[in-house]
Amino acid sequence: MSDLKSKFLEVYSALKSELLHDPAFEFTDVSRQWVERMLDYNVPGGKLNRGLSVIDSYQLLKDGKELTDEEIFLASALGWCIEWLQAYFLVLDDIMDNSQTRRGQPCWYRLPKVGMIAVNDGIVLRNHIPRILKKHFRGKPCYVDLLDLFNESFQTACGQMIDLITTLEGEKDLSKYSIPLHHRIVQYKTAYYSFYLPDDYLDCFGHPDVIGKIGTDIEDYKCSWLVVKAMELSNEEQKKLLHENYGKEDPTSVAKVKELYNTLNLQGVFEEYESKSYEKLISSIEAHPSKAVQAVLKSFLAKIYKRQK
Ligand code: DMA
Ligand code: MG
Ligand code: MG
Ligand code: MG
Repeated sequence: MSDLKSKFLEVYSALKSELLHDPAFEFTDVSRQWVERMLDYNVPGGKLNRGLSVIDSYQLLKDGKELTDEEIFLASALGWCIEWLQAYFLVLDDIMDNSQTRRGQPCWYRLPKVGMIAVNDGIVLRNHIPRILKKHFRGKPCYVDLLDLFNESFQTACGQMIDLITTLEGEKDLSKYSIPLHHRIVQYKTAYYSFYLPDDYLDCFGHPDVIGKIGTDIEDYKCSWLVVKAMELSNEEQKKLLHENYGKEDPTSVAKVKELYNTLNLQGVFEEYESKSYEKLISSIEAHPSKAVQAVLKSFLAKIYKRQK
């Protein structure tokens, strides 16, 4: 493990321990153990792309000047706030999407002793963020801006809402799904807290062992990039197949949809789209006046281009 990542994980333990001794609540052993288990299960097990990129970016913006221990700690704490936000969204997202697995293990709400307690656990995760900010950033000039920034989850919540209610329209008429509609959904549900790029492709073609989750977009009637492209490229007969099989739970229907995606060579269509988007992003990044900002954006792009998980 890289030095930076192990330092980052040490900060997780420090923040967790503070939260488990937050004087605003009188913990009992049982409630403290619940929160600890809930955090360990949901917060640190992902790729940590978002969290680590906060430290990376800070380093790049300081033009390579060595960071002090204090600066590394604070940048890591902020990185963890994003990971906490991500955990909050995912715990609730998996309930809403009726998903089975996440990060290579059963979704939190699928654990027999958890169930719908996961709804409140999501709310607890969300409320940990201002606790972390208050403890470490209160009194600093950036405090209000940080609070504001983490409140930008408003856009993400609206994105999640349209991701879900759009399926009601799709059930009535699949041809309502279009690229502009899909763009609007992913812009709001992912761009504001990370970046814009549909992970719909991985939902269908990613290997569950690698991406750590079993996709549910087809079953859930989601307005995904793949189904929109499939509708665009299908002849009448193929459209009929989609209308009959999209949004059904049973594995034969799902398999028929995936087979059509293959017939239409959607993997190839996606690769083409991905590399075109990459070229476009690189040229707009290179038009930015600051070399340091260019470096931040390029390092972020490198993390997600041609990713397998
Ligand atoms: C999830 O979108 C969005 C947020 C804000 C967590 P999604 O349901 O497509 O994500 P996943 O495919 O990982 O379940
Ligand atoms: Mg989901
Ligand atoms: Mg979802
Ligand atoms: Mg998805």
